[in-house]
Amino acid sequence: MNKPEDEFTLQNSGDTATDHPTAFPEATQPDPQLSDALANEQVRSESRRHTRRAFLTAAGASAAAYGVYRYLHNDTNDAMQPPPIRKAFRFNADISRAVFNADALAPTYPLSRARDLRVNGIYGLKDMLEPDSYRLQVTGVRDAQEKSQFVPDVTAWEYRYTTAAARESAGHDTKVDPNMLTAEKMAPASMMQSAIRDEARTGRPRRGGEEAGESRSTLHAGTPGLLLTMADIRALPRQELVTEFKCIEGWSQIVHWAGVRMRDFLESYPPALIGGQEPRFVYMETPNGDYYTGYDLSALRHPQALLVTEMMGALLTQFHGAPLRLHMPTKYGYKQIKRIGLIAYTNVKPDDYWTKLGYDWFAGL
Ligand SMILES: Nc1nc2c(c(=O)[nH]1)N[C@H]1C(S)=C(S)[C@@H](COP(=O)(O)O)O[C@H]1N2
Ligand SMILES: [Mo]
Repeated sequence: MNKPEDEFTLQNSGDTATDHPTAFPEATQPDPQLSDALANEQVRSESRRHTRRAFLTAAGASAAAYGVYRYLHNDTNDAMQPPPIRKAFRFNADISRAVFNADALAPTYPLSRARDLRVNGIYGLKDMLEPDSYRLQVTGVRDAQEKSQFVPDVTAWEYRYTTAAARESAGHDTKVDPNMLTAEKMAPASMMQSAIRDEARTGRPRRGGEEAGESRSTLHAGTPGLLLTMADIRALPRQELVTEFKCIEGWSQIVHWAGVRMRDFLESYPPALIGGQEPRFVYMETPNGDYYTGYDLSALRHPQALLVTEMMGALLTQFHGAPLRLHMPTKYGYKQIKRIGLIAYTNVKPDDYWTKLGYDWFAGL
């Protein structure tokens, strides 16, 4: 018998490392046939719930409009964030949390409808990461010292970057001009100078070099934890999914993903209890700390939250977040962090790149 949360599953072999292609980043292994019939059935069974949801979304929208109206009459200003927008987002998010079941499944689609995803947003990805130098830092893990991947300071891990140009165009990216990607154009000389000074002082490269600045949730040197390899990730059961990816800028695409479920990861590397309880949040960031995101721990247990290793039947490319990114069909694209370097369990609500620039932290669909 299938567990209920497996209903949406296209393929969940439940097997180990051998199911995942291991070469990175060149191999492009086509995936086994997926069952369109199963996916179609899933879409049909979802459609009733979907209709109900559309109605509730309309209700939420008018309530949000009321929130904006109220703001215009009585709120104060706040540095860097456009307050009317932020207020409306927050109001909207409160409603969606109250009305929608956060565990509801997003619709899945037949594989034939999946298309290549455009590239959008390459913060934290501009330098080409050397695949061999990749490790996933994980902190706050229960009984971490007993695991073979334990190290006393995860921040001491050195990622290496090649100077070779990206093999991939920045595509439709609306935020970064691909012509700006050569080293001397990426940052003004003054910024490079201060980066070099920082590095000399702390022994670590400068972090948070993009518009939103450095994350308040980034780790202190000396933080113990695990350093996982991609082989550790691939040892978890393989999962495929065809879902819609939605960017808050107003476009969406149906995409074929493969990887491992976040909830399986959380079972293999569970958070340590804090005061007898699970921490409430999870923080993630790119290896260079330039892009970062925060989540409720419970949101990552959603059965469709995926740690993605492959898109459209091929391993992830640099600008799509190789070797590991997040997909959550229940959240907007800006929560789907590419090139995850750190997963940290925490009880402090984590910093988030786009929240700093005025977007809602919850980002629910
Ligand atoms: N590291 C990193 N992850 C990121 C971003 C980014 O700039 N850097 N942009 C986000 C946004 S806003 C979107 S819409 C998606 C785009 O993913 P794609 O380029 O694979 O389409 O990545 C998200 N994750
Ligand atoms: Mo986005």
